[in-house]
Amino acid sequence: MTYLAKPKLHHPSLAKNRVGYTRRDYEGRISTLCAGCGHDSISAAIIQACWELDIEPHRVAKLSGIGCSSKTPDYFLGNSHGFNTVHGRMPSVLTGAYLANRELIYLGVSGDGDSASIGLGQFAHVMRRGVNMTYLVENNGVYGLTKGQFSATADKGSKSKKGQTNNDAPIDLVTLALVMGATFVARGFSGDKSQLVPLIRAALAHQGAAVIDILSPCIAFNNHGGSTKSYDYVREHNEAVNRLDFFPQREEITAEYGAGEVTEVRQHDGSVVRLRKLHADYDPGDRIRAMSYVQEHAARGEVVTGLLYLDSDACDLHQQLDTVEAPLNTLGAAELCPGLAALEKINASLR
Ligand SMILES: Cc1ncc(C[n+]2csc(CCOP(=O)(O)OP(=O)(O)O)c2C)c(N)n1
Ligand code: SF4
Ligand SMILES: [Mg+2]
Repeated sequence: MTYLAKPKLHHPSLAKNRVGYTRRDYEGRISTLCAGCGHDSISAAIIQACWELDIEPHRVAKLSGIGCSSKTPDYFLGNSHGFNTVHGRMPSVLTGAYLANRELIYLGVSGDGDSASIGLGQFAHVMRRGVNMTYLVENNGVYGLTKGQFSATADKGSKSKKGQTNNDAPIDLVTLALVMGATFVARGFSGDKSQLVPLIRAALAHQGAAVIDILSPCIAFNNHGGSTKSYDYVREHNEAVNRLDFFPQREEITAEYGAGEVTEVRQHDGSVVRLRKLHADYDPGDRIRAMSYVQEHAARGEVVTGLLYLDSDACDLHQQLDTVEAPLNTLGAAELCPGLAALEKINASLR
């Protein structure tokens, strides 16, 4: 009955956040995905994170490519700006939108096929440019929408539902994002909301390229024995390096931890990420170490999750280009046309 509109009624007892919205104000249309798809859990985590962060829905621009994962922006933040682009081309459209208007909060949603197969070049470039965005990859190792072909993130030796073996080496998007210069790199699991929601909150507050590779099982085509992207496999091989709490600038930091080492990282906007280390040797401030750590554990068949790298001094694309602060659509003729004298000066400098 997914063609039925969701009832707009809000129960009067629903809690409101600081900007006056209930959690339901962050929902979208009824999902048409298979019941049990990991992607729906990620949509629920996005809704929770945006509600907790007191984000006004109209300040968010959500962009995606093509795939079951890329359909999901229809199922959350129904009052935000949305752009469903071409397969694998979301990053360039997001970059253009961000250059035109830096006042919006950019949320890119993609799949492993969308980002690691057809969109690999776009994924790499958007990471190295420092576009201020949260980029979520809903990674199930298959092309769910086109009925389960292996994607470029499928592990070598993993088996399809029909028993075929994947012989190609996998692309690890976390490692690629680290190599390309992303300043917030994490991995999550759709089945672990308590880890995922704070990761999304911290990524949204990060002032630079933030990416979360989220393992998100496809129950229709990749949830069997022999798959390394199934619920059972990820639950059994999940190695969380840290658990994090996220505090926006205005929030008082009160939580205390008993055992375990705790690291606090203050981000550019004043927000604080508090990491409770589960692996004492893990340092989220060391890009090179993060790469080797992820690879060492992958070789042992372990899927490392948590906040893997954070550069709290990230510099975003607008800073690098020294562009005008105001959104381009608010500029008038005077700002857009500096006059003949300025043009003469530019031409003279090029002679
Ligand atoms: C240019 C182009 N090539 C191929 C397709 C066919 N196609 C649609 S979705 C898709 C793969 C989607 O896989 P993924 O991004 O992993 O999303 P999922 O459905 O698994 O969430 C493909 C190959 C297309 N729509 N456009
Ligand atoms: S086919 Fe797979 S990815 Fe697509 S909705 Fe169904 S479970 Fe989710
Ligand atoms: Mg996929």
